[in-house]
Amino acid sequence: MKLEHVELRRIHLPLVAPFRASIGTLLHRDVLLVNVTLDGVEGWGECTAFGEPMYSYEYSDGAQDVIRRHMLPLLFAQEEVRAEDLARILAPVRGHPMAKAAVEMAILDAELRAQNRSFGDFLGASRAQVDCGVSVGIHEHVDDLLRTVDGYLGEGYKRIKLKIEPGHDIDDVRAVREAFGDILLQVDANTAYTRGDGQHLAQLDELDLLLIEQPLPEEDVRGHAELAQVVRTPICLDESITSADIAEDAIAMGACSVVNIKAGRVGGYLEARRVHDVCAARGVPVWCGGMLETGLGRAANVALAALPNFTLPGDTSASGRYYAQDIVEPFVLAEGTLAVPTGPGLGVTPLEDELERFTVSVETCR
Ligand code: NPG
Repeated sequence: MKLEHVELRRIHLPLVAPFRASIGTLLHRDVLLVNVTLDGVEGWGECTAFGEPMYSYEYSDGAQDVIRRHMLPLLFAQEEVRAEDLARILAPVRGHPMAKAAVEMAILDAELRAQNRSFGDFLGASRAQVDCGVSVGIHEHVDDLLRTVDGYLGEGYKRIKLKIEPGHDIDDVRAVREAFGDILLQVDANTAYTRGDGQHLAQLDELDLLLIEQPLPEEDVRGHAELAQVVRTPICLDESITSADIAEDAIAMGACSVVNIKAGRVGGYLEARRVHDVCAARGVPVWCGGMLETGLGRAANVALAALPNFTLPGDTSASGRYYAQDIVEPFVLAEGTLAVPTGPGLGVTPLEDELERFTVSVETCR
């Protein structure tokens, strides 16, 4: 298909409540959306970078700039653009996986709409709905944390993930375990600890957690392998896993026994599927991470989370977990699950009025 037109749109979505992690507190989402037209068919992509480079080096302004100035000229120069060729076409642009993933998602959406094929069918979904977990931010007071967790359990979430950091870890997690019994429970440190924290983190072992996510800095794969010798709770990697090859190496080094897959972090949904396959071949379960996506990215994530080796509930929560109003028909939890969209492409399209309401800028690139 020939790339005819691209629109880079920035939207500002307030969060229903502040979301605190070890790397900072989010009050809103500043999202870059990529809208493409190929052979007259539209496609939508969402860049998972935040407005600030707090999770990774990528951020919305930077992603918009690198797409406009360095990726689009390469794509407009092509007679035919197919999602499967993007890694090759965009190879001259080093890095910027979230920006690349947004472009790939938009082109894949248009391709699949033209083929009347859903994301789930294309990716290899084996389920019609996915079990949903929810991510719970750090709370200053344990009573507030317990109230928040109680609310999510009441909504039907099948797994609770608690953000932790030094000073808000062992006691907070123990309080949740003691208050709610044998719920599925895991923690996410977002790189907040060091190699010397093994004994400290090993205190979590008695709390029967599913996993400890990314305790150490993303580049410290060896440190995670050493930690796995000290801590009995399974180590899950997120920020460290930036490709299928790195997933293979991290598993071989004993650095992780579970992997959080985020398409944006690995450069797109095609690479995300390769990470899934590498982990499946090694008996390593995966789950779908989240970056507070709008319903566009959420639709793609729910389709991805329906692949066979996604055996743990992901951070694929309902739209209402973060937003009072989504920019597509909201995803609503049904007995702790979300239905995999079955329409062509993403299976969802932006609601015009809501999209305009939250739009901050629109840039047209031919
Ligand atoms: O439910 O979409 C969601 C968010 C899940 O906790 C979540 N994302 O590290 O995975 C993460 C994390 C995050 C949150 C990262 C806030 C950065 C800031």
